[in-house]
Amino acid sequence: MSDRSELDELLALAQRAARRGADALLAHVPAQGTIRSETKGRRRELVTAADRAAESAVVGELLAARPDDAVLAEEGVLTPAGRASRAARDTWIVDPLDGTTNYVHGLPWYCVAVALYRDGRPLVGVVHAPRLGHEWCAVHGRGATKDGLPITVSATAELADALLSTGFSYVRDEPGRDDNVERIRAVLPRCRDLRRYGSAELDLCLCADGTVDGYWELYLQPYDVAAGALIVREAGGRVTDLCGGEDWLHGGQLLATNGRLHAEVLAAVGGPP
Ligand code: LIP
Repeated sequence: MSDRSELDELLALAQRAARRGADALLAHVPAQGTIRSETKGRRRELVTAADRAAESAVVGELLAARPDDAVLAEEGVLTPAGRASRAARDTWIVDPLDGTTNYVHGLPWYCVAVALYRDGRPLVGVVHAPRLGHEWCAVHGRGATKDGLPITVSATAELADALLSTGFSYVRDEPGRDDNVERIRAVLPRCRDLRRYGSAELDLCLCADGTVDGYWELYLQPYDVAAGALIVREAGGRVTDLCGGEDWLHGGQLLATNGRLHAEVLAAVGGPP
């Protein structure tokens, strides 16, 4: 079991790394005009020089302090892309820019997400949103915070009173791909309203601090959810895959709620893609 001082050090390292990544993102925002981007495989999926600079800053900070740890980072700037760089007990899961499309279009809903998983279980999570000026954190067994203050999920008990959020995959034209529309059709008439913020990690943090009552999405990557899922759980919420199971980190399908609404929202939007 990790002692408190080790957990404090790991949280502080994750915060330093996330903030360095956020500084790199802000440094790449031009005074005028839009941010240059290029498509990454899919014509909608964007990547920018800022992504790479932020990932280099985050992963560089982490490995300078803990060179023997594994890293799973989206762009693979310093480590093999998309997979843990080595077998290790501790793996850092990093999204250097979650909300890329928002970032490119000058919208503030983007963040840097840094999570530490030990033996495959979430231990530390930090989500830093520089344009929003907020940082959400969690340590396993020690609760969740927003800007250093404790947070809890909402107390909303009725779906009719619930504000939900969701998102859409970049891939929308593959036959048989679930476009999420039927799930939206099933729940929208029954909830208060629906939002699409464009950053899974921020969606999860807004669920954790009670801003929204639930969030679901399909076709996500581990780095889209690794930090925020811990923050939701430590804030008293529930996180499952869309079948109500535990395969939400690598399975790509996730539902996070305040707990009270989980069964009802799962019944409305759940099921395999
Ligand atoms: C984004 C997710 C978001 C999803 C977008 C995109 P990115 O990640 O955070 O929830 O709806 O399609 O996948 O690409 O900004 O890192």
